[in-house]
Amino acid sequence: MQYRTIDIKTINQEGIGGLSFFEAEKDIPFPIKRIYYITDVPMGIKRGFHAHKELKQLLFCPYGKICITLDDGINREDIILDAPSKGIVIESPLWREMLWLEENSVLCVAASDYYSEQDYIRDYDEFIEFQKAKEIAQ
Ligand code: T46
Repeated sequence: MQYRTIDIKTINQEGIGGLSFFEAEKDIPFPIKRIYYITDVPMGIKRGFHAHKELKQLLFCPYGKICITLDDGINREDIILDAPSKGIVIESPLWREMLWLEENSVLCVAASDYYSEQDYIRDYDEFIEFQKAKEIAQ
């Protein structure tokens, strides 16, 4: 599966909380053009149901607990984001679904490019065809 989990550097200071940080092209392997975050999602709700053709992303959850399901068309894996120090780097097309496991959990994304709806594949069968075509071309 074409993703990797990373430890986001985190400094925990006794009694005054934690501070996490990452730097583009140092801690994550691409320049960042956009940051977005998803809030106020009720527990039990699933979002996503799409893949990106080109976009590279770092996903992280600074507060709460979210299950990220990644699917490359053959295998499916669940990754739990439940600490500010956990991140997932995605650099190739993967179908994703995100399940909110705790109320008020926040999902943040640092992305390699500006928003473009053309970069989304929002139909699973289309994603499978896209993956097959990619394999043939390689
Ligand atoms: C992703 C997962 C983890 C914009 O207009 N600009 C933006 O930068 C983004 C990210 C979204 N939008 C619009 C597109 C839709 O009309 O916001 C609406 C909701 O987006 P979507 O249904 O794609 O949201 P999610 O939670 O399913 O997916 C989002 C990101 O879109 C996606 O890149 O990887 O979070």
